[in-house]
Amino acid sequence: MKKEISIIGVPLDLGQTRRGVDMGPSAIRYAQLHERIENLSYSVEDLGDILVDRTLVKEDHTEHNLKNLKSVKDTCEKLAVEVDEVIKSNRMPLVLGGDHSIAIGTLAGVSKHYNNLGLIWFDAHGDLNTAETSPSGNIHGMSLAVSLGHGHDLLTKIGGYFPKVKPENVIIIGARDLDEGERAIIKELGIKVYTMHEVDKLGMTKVMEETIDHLKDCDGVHLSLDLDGLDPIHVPGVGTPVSGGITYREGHLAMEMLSEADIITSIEFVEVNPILDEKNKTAIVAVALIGSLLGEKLL
Ligand code: 5AB
Ligand code: MN
Ligand code: MN
Ligand code: MN
Repeated sequence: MKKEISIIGVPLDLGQTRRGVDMGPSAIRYAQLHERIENLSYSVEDLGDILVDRTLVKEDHTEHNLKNLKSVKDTCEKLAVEVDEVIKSNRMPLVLGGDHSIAIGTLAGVSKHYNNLGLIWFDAHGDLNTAETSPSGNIHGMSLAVSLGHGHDLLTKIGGYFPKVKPENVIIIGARDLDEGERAIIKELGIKVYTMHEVDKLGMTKVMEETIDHLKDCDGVHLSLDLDGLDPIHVPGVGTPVSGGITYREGHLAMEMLSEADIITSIEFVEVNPILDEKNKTAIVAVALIGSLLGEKLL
């Protein structure tokens, strides 16, 4: 893993409708992210937050079933430029959300640097909707579809190229809430999904062994971790909690195995909502997971 890390905060909450997730980057910083990473002897720089222009929010629902399209697109464009610059300067981006729509921007900045990017999507959800299939119109439920090249042109073409990732290089882990249209696209594109059923049945060790093996020919792997992939008992501060998720220890084991395999080249943690949280518990879990991912060990 690269020993130089650049933190980028993205205080965007317009990819969904529960306010508060824009405070995620602050909450994660407050949980001592910087210190934690520095103690693992990384060199850390914090680039601060991407500016989110909220003056556009009024023009909001103009596009059919794509809430705040313009604001989400603008923020993702800015994020893509910043992520691109971080990678160009030979550092590893660590992006803090914000809601999961920001993955559109992160991947637009990351993917151009790789010929065969792998993507681990750790989530209770598939985020594989389009405006045609989405029950909510919330773009945070569409970001994986967009990155695969499915969705509104304004989103799929951010960065000037698409798709950002090939379906055979995507692995979803922790799924337990999929919409009808998402099931269809999973089948159509043949996306590998470890639902909670597989996590229970195989155990996290096997799930991660298979994941790491599946991505062995990739020249980079992006980890996009939606905190709601974990069970809400451990992470109450998420906007779309679903029971029956990954346990605290399973989450850590997954991160530890990724650390040992040394395959992750960019990182994003999203959907921490301090307004819904209890004493910053969710941000604290996020920082602990990042610690494991970056090689923290007890002995
Ligand atoms: B998240 C739902 N599938 O599209 C939709 O938290 C939920 O980034 C999306 O995974 C959840 O609105 C998006 C019902
Ligand atoms: Mn998500
Ligand atoms: Mn989710
Ligand atoms: Mn959510």
